Amino acid sequence: MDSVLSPDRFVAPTVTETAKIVIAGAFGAGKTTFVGSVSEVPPVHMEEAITRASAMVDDLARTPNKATTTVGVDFGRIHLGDALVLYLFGTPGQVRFRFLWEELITGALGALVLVDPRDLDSCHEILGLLEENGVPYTVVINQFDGAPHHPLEEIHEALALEGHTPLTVCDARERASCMRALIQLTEYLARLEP
Ligand SMILES: Nc1nc2c(ncn2[C@@H]2O[C@H](COP(=O)(O)OP(=O)(O)O)[C@@H](O)[C@H]2O)c(=O)[nH]1
Ligand SMILES: [Mg+2]
Repeated sequence: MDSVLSPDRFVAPTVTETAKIVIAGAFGAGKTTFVGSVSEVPPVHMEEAITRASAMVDDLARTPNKATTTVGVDFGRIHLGDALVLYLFGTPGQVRFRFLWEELITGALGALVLVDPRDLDSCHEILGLLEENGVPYTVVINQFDGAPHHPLEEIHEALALEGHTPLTVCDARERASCMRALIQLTEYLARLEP
């Protein structure tokens, strides 16, 4: 275990830009896993054991092993190159935490929306929220084991994404694939900058 004071916990002196990035997605889409895979600091999870009450409300059918649910945010940090640091904020998936959601997207440069390919429709509300608030986003299919492989063009159409909105696939458990998705998002955001 490295110490909390080890140098890699600090932002490099070469960093000139920081950006707040939101990791969004429905309940169980893989947000907590994604932030845990890429963060270079131990990710902060605000989780609470799922109570009987919330287990009746949340859809646990597809993730029966999921014993906790994020009620607050997941927080992580990642250097991209020498000059840029991303601060990652994973949003709560459930609509009943919408007040937290709106707080979280304030000041965000952009959002990465994780989508479970077994439930494409679950992200519509989130895409709508981001659009209402003018937060640019990319969409990333979290390819769960055994989930259907839809062609990306079909998903792009099914989600009614704008032509320029990037869409890609990741495995939220694999750092390299999550990094590729984050790089795609930052490149997209850089192209949008005036
Ligand atoms: N097979 C597989 N399981 C995943 C993947 N991403 C997340 N999971 C599992 O799916 C469940 C939900 O993931 P979690 O990150 O908690 O979702 P969140 O609600 O969006 O934060 C957890 O049990 C994860 O271990 C993935 O890419 N592949
Ligand atoms: Mg979570």
